Amino acid sequence: MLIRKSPSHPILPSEITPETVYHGRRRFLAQLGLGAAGLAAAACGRAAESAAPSGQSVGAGADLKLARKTEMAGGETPTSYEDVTHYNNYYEFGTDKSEPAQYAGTLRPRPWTVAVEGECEAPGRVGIDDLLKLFPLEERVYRHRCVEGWSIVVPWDGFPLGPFLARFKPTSKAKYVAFTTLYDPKQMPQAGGVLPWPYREGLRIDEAMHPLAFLSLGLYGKPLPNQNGAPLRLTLPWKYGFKSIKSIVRIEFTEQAPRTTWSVSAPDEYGFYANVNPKVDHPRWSQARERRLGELFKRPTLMFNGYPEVASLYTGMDLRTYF
Ligand SMILES: Nc1nc2c(c(=O)[nH]1)N[C@H]1C(S)=C(S)[C@@H](COP(=O)(O)O)O[C@H]1N2
Ligand SMILES: [Mo]
Repeated sequence: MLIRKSPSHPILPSEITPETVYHGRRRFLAQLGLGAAGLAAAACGRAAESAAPSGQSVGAGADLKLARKTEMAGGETPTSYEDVTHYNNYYEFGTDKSEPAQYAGTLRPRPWTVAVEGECEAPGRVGIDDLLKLFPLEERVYRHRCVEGWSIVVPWDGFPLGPFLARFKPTSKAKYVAFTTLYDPKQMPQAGGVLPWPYREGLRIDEAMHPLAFLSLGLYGKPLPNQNGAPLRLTLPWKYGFKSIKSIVRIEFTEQAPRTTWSVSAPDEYGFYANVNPKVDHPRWSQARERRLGELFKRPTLMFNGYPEVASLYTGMDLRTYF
């Protein structure tokens, strides 16, 4: 039986503290090594402009202003907003697909700060509202394939991960990048003991710098709903979904490969690389085909989820060993 543990508490606008007030504009600019000119060039307002296809009902919240839209799902139809936001994996809010939408209302995505540290010359902390203005916001329509055998197509809003990481000047020792999700049992009362918290993920630095690696701040032209990883998450379309870590609070450049939640919890089932590969089956299920939400019949799964441009990252690696 499912016991409803706590009601959800939507954030009131009065509780939102602007990050600039919180941390000080000057200090923020200094930490990023940014002058006023750099900021002006990267400026991006938040005036109203809907990115949702007409007739599509999209949740509340101010629209994001998108500078450009990039179709990277071969023209495939985006999955409905309803499915993208009500069929989720976010184990901190329960393991059933319907639970994150039900319970993630307790997550407070503002104020929010991301710490970037480790092997870099310019470590720093960035508030979410400043992050939203760092680069022009781009919409990327990407396929997303979960290791469980379902998939969706999502119009994500954000910017490429590489240029963001480069601002912190990683040193030559930065061979990997580690990412950590918030863990606050008060905001995540459903988390329980199913996984060791906080949720952690990692990438090799060249994977993180690949132009497809994306930092998402919204979807369907709106700020990310809590259940999709508000206020910021990774989107790595050529990898199984568990690599796309949600609600990031910390990014660390490391010399050694970071320990990641799923590869540590079940190393025979989930590898560090987790590249979508129809030829390498999971011990409990085939990866040859997938169910696209909203479709009746299964479709074949594509190598690297249909993003062959990442193949050169793995030249010379046996993808059965490095799964
Ligand atoms: N912190 C955190 N991030 C996470 C997860 C999670 O449980 N916790 N689940 C992952 C998995 S398995 C998938 S498939 C995607 C799901 O993203 P979506 O709910 O936005 O579709 O988030 C990934 N990121
Ligand atoms: Mo997943």
